[in-house]
Amino acid sequence: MEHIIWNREMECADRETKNAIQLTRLKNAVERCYERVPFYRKKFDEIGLRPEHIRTLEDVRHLPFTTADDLKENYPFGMFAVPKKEVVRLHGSSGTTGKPKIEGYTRQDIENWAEIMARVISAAGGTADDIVQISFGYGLFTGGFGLHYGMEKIGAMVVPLSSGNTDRQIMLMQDLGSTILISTPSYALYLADEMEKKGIDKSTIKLRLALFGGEGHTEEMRAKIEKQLGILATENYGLSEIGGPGYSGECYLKQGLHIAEDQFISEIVDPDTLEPLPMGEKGELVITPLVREAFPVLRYRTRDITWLNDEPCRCGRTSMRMAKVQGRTDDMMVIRGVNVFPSQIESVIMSMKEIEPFYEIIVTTEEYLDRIEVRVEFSDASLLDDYNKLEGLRNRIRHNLKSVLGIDAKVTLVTPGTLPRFEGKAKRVIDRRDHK
Ligand code: DLL
Repeated sequence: MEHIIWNREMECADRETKNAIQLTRLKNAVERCYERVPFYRKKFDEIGLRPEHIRTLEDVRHLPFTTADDLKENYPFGMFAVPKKEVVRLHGSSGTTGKPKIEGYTRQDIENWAEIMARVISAAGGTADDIVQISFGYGLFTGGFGLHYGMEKIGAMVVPLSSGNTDRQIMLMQDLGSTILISTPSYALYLADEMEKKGIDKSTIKLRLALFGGEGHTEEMRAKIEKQLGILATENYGLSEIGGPGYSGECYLKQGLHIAEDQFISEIVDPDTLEPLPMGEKGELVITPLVREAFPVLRYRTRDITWLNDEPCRCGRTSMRMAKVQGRTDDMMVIRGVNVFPSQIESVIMSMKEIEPFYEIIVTTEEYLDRIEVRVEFSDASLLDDYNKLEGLRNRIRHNLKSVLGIDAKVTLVTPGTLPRFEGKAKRVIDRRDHK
């Protein structure tokens, strides 16, 4: 398989060159924010900072942070840096409750977005010969359009199916011979499961590659999907507040997500003290987009936990890489004093053959104590007739969860096919605690 480096000049540049590009662009971005966004001018003035104080890349740490709350308070257009008539597109967070976070793009922003998407896609192994089924929603969510532009840019044939209608997705995948699938990992899992249920032979589909994003997944889940569909699955990451996907993506070697360093400065900070952490240490990812015209945020706190790696990759790219997101600072549950991440539970579930990869986590308060319940489907429907076997399985799951989480979880086994399936991002944690 031929592997294309879309923009060799940027993706393989040496550190000195990249630093020079970043510094020039950072100064511009800071000036732009100060001059055009009253929110930033006020923040700068409060701490006595002026754009000319930013002289080196390290000075980025003097800039104020931006949070999701800042975006909410300035909803919908308060943080735009261009007049509305220069904005050609709005996108926003995929949140289903409350107001979305709205951000905008100028024509140049869309062009810059397509460029970094083309890099992510090429790094994963996508080429002009591919037929690409985009099963991300097209809408305010940035996933559908982002991947769409990148695919068109590299010259692939795009099938903009959007999400949902799984039967039709499978039919078109067979009829058109789609070679790449774009979706959330949860949707790919659902799709693979449906195909298996329908007894569809892998040889009737031509899929070879998937680009997953929009949510995390464990390595165990990736391996399962890759095996079920007979494909290579890579992962890419981004968030609407910084323009959507395109910020980072894995190459075919799957050794961390390559970051578009000419368009973004990345930092890792301690989520409690907000102090920057050294390269390689785990903490909250903070991103400063460098070239965004319509919506130029500074030091955006993503809430996503990861770490960075500055070593060049065997694929030839020198770009800084981020590790797979470990979780969000806000999806860590503290159960009776113990930190629990949903991904730990997913790992246990994926490692057991007797249960399906679909699960739900329910957190409640009972008599002032937090309790966690894991609902999972058993695979073999005939177990229903054998109470002892079912109970044995339930105890094994409980035991495995306890050894990973360090706390006792209630395990409820349900019949195959009864837990919710997801067409977009999964919502697997239901938190019913009085305090959260
Ligand atoms: O999910 C942007 C995107 C679309 C990225 C398609 C990749 C592909 P939002 O809806 O604003 O934007 O949600 C952003 O989703 O802060 C992460 O918590 C999570 N997320 C996105 N990609 C990944 C990933 C898009 N690969 C939020 N791994 C982010 C883990 C991810 N979490």
